[in-house]
Amino acid sequence: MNSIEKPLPILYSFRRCPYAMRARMAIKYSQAVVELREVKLSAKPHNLLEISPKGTVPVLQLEDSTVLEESIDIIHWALSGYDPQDWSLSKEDTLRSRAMELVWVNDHTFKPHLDHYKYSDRYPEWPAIHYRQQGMEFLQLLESHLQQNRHLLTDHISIADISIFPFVRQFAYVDKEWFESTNLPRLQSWLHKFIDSSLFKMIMEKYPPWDENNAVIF
Ligand SMILES: N[C@@H](CCC(=O)N[C@@H](CS)C(=O)NCC(=O)O)C(=O)O
Repeated sequence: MNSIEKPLPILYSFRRCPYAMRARMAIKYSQAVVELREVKLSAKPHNLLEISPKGTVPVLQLEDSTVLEESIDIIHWALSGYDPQDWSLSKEDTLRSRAMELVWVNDHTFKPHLDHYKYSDRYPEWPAIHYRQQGMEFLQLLESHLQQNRHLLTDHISIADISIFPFVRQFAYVDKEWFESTNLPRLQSWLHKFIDSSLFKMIMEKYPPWDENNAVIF
């Protein structure tokens, strides 16, 4: 039990997972307090599999036992509590649906290209640059968004930036030199700003895998 003797939401997470990164960024920004349980994907705790048999992270178990097992749902939950910079674009219906469309393309089109590119040795049908070129289409789309506004949908950070950034970071990190050499100047500085932000640094702190005998991490 925590110091205020009240159960807290529990977040099962994996530090290097881009879905978990975006959920944790939203939680940190919204100042929601949760218990963090770092998970080893090769040894998922029974408690996690019991509440979410599909076995992916992040998963958030709320105080009333509701389970959110999609990172986007966790982000919406966090932003519904406190959203001082309007990341959720609450008053902008059109922008909000465009943000969610972009996140959909990220999750369903760009993410598979990222996996193929990052783990190209597992997909020998094509060389890595083929998969990289496929992913490049999305990066160019993001660049064109950033030509219109300082962030993807508007001049301030929104749910789209936070949801997409961890995936672009992984893509860029496969071959940093190549990424820096591309003609994507706005995307490059957008990415660096997030990587250098204190918010990102805080959520990337390292914790040992959760064990019920260890002290609780908030
Ligand atoms: N749609 C899910 C995807 C989550 C997901 O695929 N997470 C990966 C880690 S990045 C995972 O847990 N994979 C299960 C495994 O590798 O065993 C979400 O948005 O939360």
